Amino acid sequence: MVDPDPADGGDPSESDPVVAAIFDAVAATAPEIRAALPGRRVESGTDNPSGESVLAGDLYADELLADALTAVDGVGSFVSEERETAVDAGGAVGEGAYAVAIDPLDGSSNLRSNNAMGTVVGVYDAPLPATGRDLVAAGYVLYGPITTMIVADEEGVREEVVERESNGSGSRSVVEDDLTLPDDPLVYGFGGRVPDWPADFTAFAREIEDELKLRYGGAMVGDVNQVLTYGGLFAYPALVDAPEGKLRLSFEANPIAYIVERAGGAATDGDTDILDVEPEGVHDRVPLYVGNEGLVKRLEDALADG
Ligand code: AFP
Repeated sequence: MVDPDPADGGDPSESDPVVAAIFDAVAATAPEIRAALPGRRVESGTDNPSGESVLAGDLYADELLADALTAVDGVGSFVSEERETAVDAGGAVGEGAYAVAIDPLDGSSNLRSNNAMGTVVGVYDAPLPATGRDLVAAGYVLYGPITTMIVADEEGVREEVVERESNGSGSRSVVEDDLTLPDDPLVYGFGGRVPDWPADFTAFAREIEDELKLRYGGAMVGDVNQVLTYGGLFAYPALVDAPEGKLRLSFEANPIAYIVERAGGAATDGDTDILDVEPEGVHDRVPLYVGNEGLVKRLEDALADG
């Protein structure tokens, strides 16, 4: 991945005009979401369908993205980590219209500590709950020192810089048009508390700690972006008291697995490719191990040998 230089940015290149319109809409909202964050670091007093407390920033991002995405021709429904049910946008999903699944503000607990966070996007050609094989595109916005967006589709994976226009809307330009995982892994980031890791994962983690550099920031989008940039492995593992882990399949694991696999990597729930995991519900959780193929294979062998 070359250093992003907006001055050399190129035009977005999705061949599917609806996918292009979806990521145009996501980029358009990014500056307004980013500008709203300083004033929305407080608890909203509500919980999401996963039972997690919701910050005002989560709700604001969810509302903006719902308005922007349900207005896109070709979007049939808007499904959010923050909502129990889908928002009907008109159009038959899977019969010419897409379902857009959103984690509006992934890593929102980083808002108080002013660390990276972002928005995760999955574009499904089937009503949810669906498997990752029904994804036609996926991406994420990363609110870091600069605002970037990763977009993956059948053409591959691109990194874009999102810039604020004079009218307040966001525009996107490609700064890396063929993003692939580096061959030699450099970093790792494993979530959850070490005492809650099962013994087989703990033993695997000890091996990796001797080989790679720790990069864990508490927001999946930021930690996965480290892996996409430098090569390595991100995991939010199965835990002793939470064998399904923490991350949601529809809104987090599937889109990230789609992106990383298109970039030449792999993603598993411990023994099955994430994209093949059959969900029962839209808010199902799943363990996620994602990154360089060789590391993912080593992880699966370590858990199989348990
Ligand atoms: P929040 O959105 O509540 O901050 O959770 C972020 C997240 O879902 C994911 O982005 C991180 O990888 C993971 O949770 C971090 O979880 P821990 O706080 O348990 O490390």
